[in-house]
Amino acid sequence: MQRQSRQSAGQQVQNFPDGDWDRVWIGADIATMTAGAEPYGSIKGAALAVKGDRIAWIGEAGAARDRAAARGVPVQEVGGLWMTPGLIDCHTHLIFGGDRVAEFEQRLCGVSYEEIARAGGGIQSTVRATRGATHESLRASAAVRARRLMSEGVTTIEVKSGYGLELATEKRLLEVARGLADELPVSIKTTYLGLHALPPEFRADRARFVSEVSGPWLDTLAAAGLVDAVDAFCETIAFSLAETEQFLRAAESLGLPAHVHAGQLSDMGGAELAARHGALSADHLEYVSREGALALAAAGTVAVLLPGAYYTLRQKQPPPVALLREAGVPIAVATDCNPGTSPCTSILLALNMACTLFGLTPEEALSGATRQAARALGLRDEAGTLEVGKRADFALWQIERPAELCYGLGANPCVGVVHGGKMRRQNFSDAETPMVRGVRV
Ligand code: DI6
Ligand code: FE
Repeated sequence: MQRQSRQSAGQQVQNFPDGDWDRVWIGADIATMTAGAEPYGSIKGAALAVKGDRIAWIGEAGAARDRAAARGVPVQEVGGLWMTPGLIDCHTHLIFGGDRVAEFEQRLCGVSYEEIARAGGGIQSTVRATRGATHESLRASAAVRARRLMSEGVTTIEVKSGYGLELATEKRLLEVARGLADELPVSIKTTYLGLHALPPEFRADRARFVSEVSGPWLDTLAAAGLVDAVDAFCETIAFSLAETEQFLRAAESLGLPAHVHAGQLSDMGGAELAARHGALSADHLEYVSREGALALAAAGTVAVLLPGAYYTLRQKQPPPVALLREAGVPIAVATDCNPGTSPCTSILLALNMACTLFGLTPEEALSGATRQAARALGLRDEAGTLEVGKRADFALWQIERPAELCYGLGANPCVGVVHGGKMRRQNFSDAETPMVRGVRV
């Protein structure tokens, strides 16, 4: 039973000599989220020490207190709280101009997402608004969304471009994304979503658009250091398997990893394609075959489930979670924050929906926004679990047990966040609301 705790407690690497810590947090119940025998990789009443931006030590509260006293290390008492890894939102379209409130109203009158898209609305309407927006307005609105995510313990956000669909605007989006990491205490991973929709100026020449995206545009953006990964919307209303493959090949030749929007509205074999190219993730997957699931498992490609989009589009067929589980596909959960299909800036709501709508267990859902989300971003060795040597990204919660993070609808029990070893101010949480422990509404 204690296997995991012992391993964590014993973790000590040469780089972090005993007691050479900048600060130690003592007394929390720690959900390390390492995959082990203990649910949530839990260690009760434990301590975690930080050196620089790294986790230097995890172990017993008593031992930590002695060492801190001997070395004069500042102590943060956090008894009664739970600590988890900083949450990771591994799929967002965070940066865009305008809004799509009118489409929300249209859909409620019975017009479908596909009908709106085919009539030039949908993604295209956000592309028009985004092209017309200034860098400053894009930055300001994205920062608001990022802060909302961060208030719920998020320390890493993946941000896709894809609402420019022309080189200059795609570049602006990726620059805004990079800028967020300078402005806010959060880590950002950028994704060039080159194939999101066909822009009107290329309507007569799809092939040329795909070639531009896969050739000079990708080259330019990658050379500017703006691209951590690429992505394509592989779907009947978007891009074909062959078009997606052309883009993935180009990315491969530059050594860039890929995500693929696959199986959101239909099964075109996008999961198999993602697996064949060793993609980091295949995202959505409401429609995926057994072969697709097996291919993902064999490739180690993460299935990123996006219940916010499923909910917003009022879809009827959830992703085949039992099949994904049985095949051994790693499952992550994200917000898909975007103006059209998932205007969601709450990772905790996404976790709740992953449980209630898709049938994930709370432990699977929380792993999906920590360990598995890190894997979906190629950050397996850096983030997603609380282990010595990893980045000191963690959140403190006023909860009785970890499943509570998936249980609430609209509650935010986050009372503290540390990013890269530095404490972040939390302005918008239950921390300011005196509450009776054990009583939560
Ligand atoms: N799938 C989605 O759910 C978003 N993009 C994508 O490829 C939707 C984007 C939008 O409707 O604006
Ligand atoms: Fe998406």
